[in-house]
Amino acid sequence: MPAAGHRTTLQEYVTSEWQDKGQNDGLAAVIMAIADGSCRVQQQVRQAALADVLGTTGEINVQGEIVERLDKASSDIFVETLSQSGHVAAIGCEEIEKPVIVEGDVADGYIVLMDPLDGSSNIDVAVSIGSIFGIWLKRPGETVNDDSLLRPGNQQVAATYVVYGSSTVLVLATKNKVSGFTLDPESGAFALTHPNIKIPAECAYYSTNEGNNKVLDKPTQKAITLLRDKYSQRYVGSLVADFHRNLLKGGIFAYPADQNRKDGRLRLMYEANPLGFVAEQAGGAASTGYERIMDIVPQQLHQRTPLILGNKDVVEETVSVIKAG
Ligand code: AHM
Ligand code: MG
Repeated sequence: MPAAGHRTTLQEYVTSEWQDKGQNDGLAAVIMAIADGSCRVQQQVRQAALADVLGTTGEINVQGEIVERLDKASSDIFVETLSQSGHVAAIGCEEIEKPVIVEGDVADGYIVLMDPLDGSSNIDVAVSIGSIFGIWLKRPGETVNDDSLLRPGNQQVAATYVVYGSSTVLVLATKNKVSGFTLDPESGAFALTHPNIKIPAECAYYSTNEGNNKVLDKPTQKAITLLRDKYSQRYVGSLVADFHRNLLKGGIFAYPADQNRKDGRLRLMYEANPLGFVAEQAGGAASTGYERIMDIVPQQLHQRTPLILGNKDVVEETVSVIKAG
């Protein structure tokens, strides 16, 4: 029996949730691989300039964006921990053009799609950033190939993200259950601090890049004006941090399509699907403005999508204003 005052660790949580019941050994290993990787990433994030890890690599990634050195380091770390977990069949990564197919494919292999370091523009300025993961179970008997990664969000078995903020917090979502864990820097373990997270019914905040207002279409401008009239604005510019605040405090995040970004800015497979899954399991919603994010059948690994994410009622109201035209 755990000592009084003992907080359940992430390892104990996944063991009691799944392994003790003889279920999902593989998923527990995948989650712990993400936790181990995020401990290494957060060390680099916290050391920042001291460890000479800031600045760019000089490369442009498949998204056409400048690669920060910490983007590359995080991608390498998670590819390593996930590949070595023994339960990951393939990895899709925002920073890597083609899927990483893991050798020694196992029967209960998982497919992980990740944004290894979200909030690139905030890396060098000590503002919260994070890592995002969507997790699918490969189909029975399937030999994975590049197309195996093109699965809709509604088939995710779990999603998780880590925020490297004033503390390091890992949020894990499985069907109808979202739990948050805080990294204890002394022990190096994640401890359960936010059991059974539900988005508060009341919406406190809206998060959007107001600088894009002039390039929105009229219905979307109208929807954003309604949000502005009702709620306080909070926008960090790291989706994972903006979403985490809105999940705990109640809020809506919107990065709609606009004249310059006809398909939106954010990535379906690495950002919208995992955070949409977390939102739905916590009682929230995720939409493009026209359809549920989870129902999109992906055509390309790196495809972009408009994203409206957060409190269910407010997402639905926003979508209805956009759809009304
Ligand atoms: P990244 O994955 O390369 O960091 O880009 C995604 C980020 C999101 O975290 C954030 O919501 C958005 O880009 C901010 O974009 P903008 O600077 O246009 O507001
Ligand atoms: Mg990102």
